[in-house]
Amino acid sequence: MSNSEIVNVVITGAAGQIAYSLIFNVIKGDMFGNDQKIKLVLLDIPAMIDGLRGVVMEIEDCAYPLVSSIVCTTDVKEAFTDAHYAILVGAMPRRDGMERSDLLKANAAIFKVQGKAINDYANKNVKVLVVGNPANTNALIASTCAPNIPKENFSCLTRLDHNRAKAQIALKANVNVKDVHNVIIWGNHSSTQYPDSRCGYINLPTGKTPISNVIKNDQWLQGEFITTVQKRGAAIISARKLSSAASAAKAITDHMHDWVFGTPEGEYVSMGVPSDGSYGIPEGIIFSFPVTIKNGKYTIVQGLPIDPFSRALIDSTHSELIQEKTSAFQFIE
Ligand code: NAX
Repeated sequence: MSNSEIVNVVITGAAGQIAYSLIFNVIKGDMFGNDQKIKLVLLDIPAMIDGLRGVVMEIEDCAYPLVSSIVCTTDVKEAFTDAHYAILVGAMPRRDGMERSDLLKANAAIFKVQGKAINDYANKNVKVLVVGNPANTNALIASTCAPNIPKENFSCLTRLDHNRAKAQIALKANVNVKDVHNVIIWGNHSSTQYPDSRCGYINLPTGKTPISNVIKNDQWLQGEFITTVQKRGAAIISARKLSSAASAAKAITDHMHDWVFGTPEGEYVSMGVPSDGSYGIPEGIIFSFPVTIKNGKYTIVQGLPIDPFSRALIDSTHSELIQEKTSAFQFIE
């Protein structure tokens, strides 16, 4: 990416609540840097177009210099043409009384259309991040419908879960969150995900110390820590009567920033990426793994120890993803 060139950034679900934080992170420079000019392309459904126009007025009123132009559209072809980055936030929410299969069906239809449009119109090096739930399976559908775009260019968001895990460890250990490193989210962005602290460490004044040696409470690390992170989204809905928005936008910003600029030496982040057989997860699903990133390419961290406790949790979230895939793919054939 050259900073002298404008990058085309598509955000779907642009009239929604995550986008209302995300757009402003992007145009401030938090995602692509303080000297990267951006063409912002905002996609939503026709019923939301008036709301979207209001968002555009606010973007203009921020007077941020990085915005070179703004396109506001309901047309996927217009949206994805020449896209360098596509952040797919918009999805069909689960309504009262809706069966899970109905939700999968509605989202399969959305991500099939968007995947196909990315395939046909986007820049061939486009980087795609799927946020809309079920994020892993939606990303798989979009990628499957975009055979001309490399599979590794499709990812889904588990960075929010990763950030939540870091924050819980920092609170428990009474350290600053910046000193917590290498927690991992394995699997699905759902309540079966496995937040894993075993390989993580905390920077103490005395040096790098394994998380378990600082917290000294394995029962908490294998119990309440995991369930708190798994259920954090539901806890926020229960408290706020709305789902996570600012924290989701921050996590999206972190995910894309690191994908573009790389991770610091030795640092892992969690990303939902196509499985490649690592850790016994066969190809064919999008699974959250620990990754490092260099020159715009991520690498799944290899060789981490998997004990029986972790194996069981990784296998369980893997099974859920296989089931989701089986249910959703009957709607895209
Ligand atoms: P909102 O309901 O506030 O906004 C969603 C927006 O998407 C709406 O404006 C809607 O009109 C639009 N939309 C629906 N179908 C569309 C389509 N076909 N094309 C373009 N736009 C479309 O939801 P919000 O709180 O912003 O959440 C968005 C999605 O993120 C949801 O699916 C949510 O479950 C998911 N999340 C995923 C997270 C993750 O870590 N992967 C965390 C946060 C969030 O819960």
